[in-house]
Amino acid sequence: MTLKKRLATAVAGALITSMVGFSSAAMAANWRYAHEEFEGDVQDVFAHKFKEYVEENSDNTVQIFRFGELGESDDIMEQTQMGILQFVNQSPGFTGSLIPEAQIFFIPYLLPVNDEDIIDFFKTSVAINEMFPELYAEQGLELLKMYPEGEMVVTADTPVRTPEEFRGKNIRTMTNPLLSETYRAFGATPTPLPWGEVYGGLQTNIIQGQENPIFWIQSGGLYEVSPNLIFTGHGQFTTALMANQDFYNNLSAEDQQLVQNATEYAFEYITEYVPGLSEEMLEKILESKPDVTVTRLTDEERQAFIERAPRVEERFIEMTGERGQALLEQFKADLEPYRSQ
Ligand code: 6CS
Repeated sequence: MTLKKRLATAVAGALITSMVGFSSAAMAANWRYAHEEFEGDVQDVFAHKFKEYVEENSDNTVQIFRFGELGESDDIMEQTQMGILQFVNQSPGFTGSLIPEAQIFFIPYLLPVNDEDIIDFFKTSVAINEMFPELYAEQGLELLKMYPEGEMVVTADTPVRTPEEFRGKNIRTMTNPLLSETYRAFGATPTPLPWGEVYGGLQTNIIQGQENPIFWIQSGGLYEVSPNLIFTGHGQFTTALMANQDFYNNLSAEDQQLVQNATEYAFEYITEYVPGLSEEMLEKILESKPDVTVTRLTDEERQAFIERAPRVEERFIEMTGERGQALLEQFKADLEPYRSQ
C-alpha cells in the first residue's frame, strides 16, 4: 500500500470512528470540511463563517480541518471524492490537474488584479457561476463558490524586472501543468511542488522563488527565506468551495438551502475581508523584516511579460480543446467591463 493510500485508510478509519452515534437520520449531522490554509488565513475565515451560519441556523455541526491535519491539498480532494469529507476548499492551482479547464485562472494577465474589480468579476461571471459547476460535477463535486484571495506576487532570491532575470531560477508552482507553462514563458524553470515542501525548498535553495498572495507570504513566513517581493500584475489567487456531490444530492431541500445560504454568507464576508488585506500584510512583512525588497514592474517592464502570455493561452486551448475555447470566450466576454479600467 502506498503512503498516500495508507494515510487515506487511516483517516477514513479515524473519521468513521468519530461518526459512531451520528448515523440516525433523525439526528443532526456533523459535516466535515477541509481547507488548505492555516488559522486566520482567508480559507479559514471563509470556513468559520460557513460553520457559524450552519450552526446558528440548524442543529447540524461543521468540523473544520486545516492544512496538514488530513494531509496535503490532493489528499483532502481525494477524501472528498471518496465521501470521507463532505466539503473541501481547494484552489484551481491543484484542482487544475483534475479539471484541466480550471487552469484558465493561470493564463497570465487575464484577470484584473485590483480587489474591487476581481470581486465584482467573480460575482457576475457567467463562466464562473454557470459553466464551471458542470465541469466540477463530472468529477463528483458540487461547486458551491469560487472566490479570489488576492493578487499573486512572486518572491525570489533576487529582485526580478525582466524575463532574462528569471533565467536559471527554479520557481515553485502549484501542481497544475499550465502554471508551469506560465513560468516557462516568463523565462524561469517551473518547479511544481505541494505546499508542504515550499518553505524548506526556499531555505535550502532547491527553489529560488515562488508565487502567492501577500497574506500567505506573511502568514507562511515566506519572506524570511525569499525576501524579494515582485509585483508582476499577472494574476490572482483563486479558490473554490465544493461538496461531495452524492452527499449534496442526498440532502433534504432544507439542508441544501442551508448549505447555499451558508456559502453566500461566507462569500459576502470574504468580499469585505479580502480588499486591503494585501496592503495590511505587506506592512507587517516590512515591519518584521525591513530589508525585504518590493519591486513593482513599470508598464514598460510588465509589457515584456504580457507579450509572453499568448503562448500560455494557446497551451490552455491545446490542453482543453473546444470546451476550453468556449470557456475562454465566455471568460473574456465576462471580463469586458473591466478591460479599460
Ligand atoms: O501555494 C500554495 O500551495 C497555497 N497558497 C495559498 C494562498 N493557499 C493554499 C495553497 O495551498
